[in-house]
Amino acid sequence: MKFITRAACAVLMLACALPAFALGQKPFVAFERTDANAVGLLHDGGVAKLYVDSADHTGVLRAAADLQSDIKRVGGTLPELVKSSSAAGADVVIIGTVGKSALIDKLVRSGALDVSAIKGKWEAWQVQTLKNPMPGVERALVIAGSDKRGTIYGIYEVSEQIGVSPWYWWADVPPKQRQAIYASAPARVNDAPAVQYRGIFLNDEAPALTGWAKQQYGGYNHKFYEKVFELLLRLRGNYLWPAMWDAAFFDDDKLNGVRAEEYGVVIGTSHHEPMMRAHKEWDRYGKGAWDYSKNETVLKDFWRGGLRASKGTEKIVTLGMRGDGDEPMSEQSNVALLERIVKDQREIIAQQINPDMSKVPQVWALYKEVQEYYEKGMRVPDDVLLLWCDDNWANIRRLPTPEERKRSGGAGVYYHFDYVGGPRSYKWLNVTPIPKIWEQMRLAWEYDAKRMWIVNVGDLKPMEVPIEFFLSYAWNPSAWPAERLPDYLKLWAAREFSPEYADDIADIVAKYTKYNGRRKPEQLEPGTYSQVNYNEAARITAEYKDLAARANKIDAALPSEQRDAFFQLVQYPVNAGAVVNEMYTLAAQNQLYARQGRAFTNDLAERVRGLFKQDAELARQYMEDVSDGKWNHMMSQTHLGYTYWNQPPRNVMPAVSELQLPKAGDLGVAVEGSEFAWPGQNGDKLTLPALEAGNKQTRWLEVFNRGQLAFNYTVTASDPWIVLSTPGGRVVREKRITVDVRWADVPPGVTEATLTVEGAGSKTRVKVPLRRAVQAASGSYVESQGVVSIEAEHYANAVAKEGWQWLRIPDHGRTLSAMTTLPASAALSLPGAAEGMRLEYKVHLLTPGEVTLHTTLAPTLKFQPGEGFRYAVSFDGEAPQVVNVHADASQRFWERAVSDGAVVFKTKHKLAAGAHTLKFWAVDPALVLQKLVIDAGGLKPSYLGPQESPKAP
Ligand code: REL
Repeated sequence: MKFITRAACAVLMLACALPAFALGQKPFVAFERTDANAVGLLHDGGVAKLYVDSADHTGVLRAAADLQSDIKRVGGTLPELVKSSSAAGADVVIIGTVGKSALIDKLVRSGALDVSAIKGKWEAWQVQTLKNPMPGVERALVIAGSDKRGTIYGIYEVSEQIGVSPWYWWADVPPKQRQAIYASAPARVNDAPAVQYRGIFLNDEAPALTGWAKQQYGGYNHKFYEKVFELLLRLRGNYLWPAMWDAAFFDDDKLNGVRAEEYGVVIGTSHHEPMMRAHKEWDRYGKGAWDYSKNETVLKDFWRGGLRASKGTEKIVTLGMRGDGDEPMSEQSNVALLERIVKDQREIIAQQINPDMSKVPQVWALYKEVQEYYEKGMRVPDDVLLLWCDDNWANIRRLPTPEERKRSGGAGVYYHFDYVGGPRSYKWLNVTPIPKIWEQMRLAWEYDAKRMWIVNVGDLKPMEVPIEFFLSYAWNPSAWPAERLPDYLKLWAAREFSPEYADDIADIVAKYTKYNGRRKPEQLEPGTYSQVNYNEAARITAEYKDLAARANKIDAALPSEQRDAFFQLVQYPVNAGAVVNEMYTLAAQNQLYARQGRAFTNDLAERVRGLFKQDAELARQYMEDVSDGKWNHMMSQTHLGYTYWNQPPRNVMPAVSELQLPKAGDLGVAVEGSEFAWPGQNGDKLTLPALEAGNKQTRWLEVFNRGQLAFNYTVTASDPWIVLSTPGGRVVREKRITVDVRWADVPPGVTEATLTVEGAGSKTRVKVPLRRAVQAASGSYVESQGVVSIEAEHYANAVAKEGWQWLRIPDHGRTLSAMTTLPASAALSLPGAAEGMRLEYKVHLLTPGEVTLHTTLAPTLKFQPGEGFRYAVSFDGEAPQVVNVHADASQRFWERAVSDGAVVFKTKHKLAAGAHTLKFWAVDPALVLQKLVIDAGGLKPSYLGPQESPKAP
């Protein structure tokens, strides 16, 4: 074994035991001395001085002051920030930009510091410990940047590693308190972003963010934006589209642009606000029509004003034009007119900023109908960045073709975590799971749309988690391959709270987002999940409630100073989501019970009312109790009772029914999987779903009261081998009785048993069908209740072509996970060839005849020109059936796809009973398979489909 010193060993152990504080970065900070050369930032009562050259960028000087405060936040002592071109001391921190800081340049010249890894790069940083780097300095932690933001990111890397979360202010994450802070030696870490512009769009920002900003700062002024800029930079972002519903960044406060420049944030205006002019400014100053064909002179003047007002602020100028207020232009407007508009806008830019257009970053957003203009032939000069967009529902509509990738202006993606528009606005909670963001943005990366990634984040809160992931992923997509995704939230949770609860918190956050992602809360309705089939509504409600209970338990165990942050980041969204899901489920149950005449109907109505109040109470806590009311207004977004795409003016409780009940107890009986009950329509035909040998599932029936007074009941089985959980007892409201069978005792040939239910002077019968054991090949999924349901990742065999692979995306989609192909950027082959890419699933069918295969895919859009993306399916040696997932281009199809968060395609196949191999063939790349369900005649309506079928041992 190679000899390692005790100190090196300690560093290694530390590196292994501690989470990487900066998500995905190599840790270089320790909280005890690890070696003699470690730089003591805080130790033995002393604190290292921070040195920065006063000639460095204002943004660097400002961020250095943040580090100064961050050290105090963690260690209680404010270090001195010395603005000088020389440094001295036993332990010092030297901060600066290559070519701009005499301090850094001196170190480079003397050979003490090698910056070749970052020099000349965009936004690169390097953090390094040095011994005796210059006369009078024994040990130094050097933070060097290749440019202004590079240095700033290096500074914030140190802040994060010493224990200050980027969210210390925006989510009140308390800095971890430390007695000592060391930068381990020899440490040398450097990094640079993969995506050049990484930003957020504050949008749809009323009532929540606007109400809050007004109360806190008096509006969207520089005080507000300073907080946003700092957060963005701490998250390694660099680009912002400011709030615009009732705000105009450069017009509202002249200091907004000044501060952006000082902080180092690049400003743009949103996709439909050309030439640095906010939409609101046209309301304020525009004269005449927002129509270039009629009002060219005024519009040009208006745009000149935009460039004048933003002078001195680093910016990316939006080109083009849409109709007034984010509407499509009129019918008459055409490609030629738009091309002329862009040409004229560029002339203004050339006159006012730089005649060399390649020096002025410009963006043309291909949003909604603008993309159609592009497809019809509209073009802008090559140096303009083409910003491709998603469908507002986190599915990218288009990515550059190989030809388009040659453009000098490059490409980017505009993405959404929040949207106002059809089929229904979603602007309340975080509904975009990390695996979904990953799957789509990885495509952007692979297809070279990486000059700009910008995401609509609504009110900013409560999108903390997806915002950070989006920006982390934009910084370095290769740091986060699919298999590392589960680690991301664990690292995040360890940083925000503690490693002790990290696994649990990560799981809670992943799951609540997944639950919100499969149906956005705004789209939930009492009937979304099936009340009777596959135990769906009850199961989903129970799962969500269980998450909330876990979150509440962690909350009780957390140190009190972490609880405000925990409420904002975890507890509120989980509880609010659980409450809303349960409310809709119980409202549907209330309706069903009313039809069945159950006395419990009235209790359910009461519970729905309680949950409706609880929803309001949770929002109140967020706004009034947490962090002493700091987040007032922030949870004022309505989210219950949508009737069309736009938000309801007030939250509306779902309708509930109440029954007038007779005094006397009155027997009713219901069975699993049926909406009918006895007495009542079809109530005399009560039959349980079959009990299946080899499938551990039990069945249930419910004995319920249709009156007020309790009564006694008995359930008697026709045969002694039927096992009942509670064959007799007293019913106040209802009793669920599980039904099982002792298979060993069932005589041959018997296929049914009967239960007799008696109570309150009445009596009825329930049939119990039995299905005998099935001899199926080991590992095959066996038909149950007339279906075979399989999760995509449970294939028996994956066949990949040379140079390709099948990739599991953990936790992607509505149920377990998903499978896709890598790489995503080249055409595969048609199926049939022996080497065709496919996944094979072993199934065992009991019902011969025609089956319908339901294939669930992610709603991937046709992001490349052509006829549409295809997959194929076949059983055994059957000729594969090719399905074009984009064949239906209707609005209706898309609305359903984004509402369901998935698309289900059906194919028909004729099969004999027995063993089969189901093959899913990849034909075109980038499709994402989630689930396969074979309907052999038993499929019942539900939202997510049946749970996975039993697998033969
Ligand atoms: O989400 C979007 O990109 C658009 O709907 C918004 O940008 C839009 O401008 C809206 O806020 C209205 O002004």
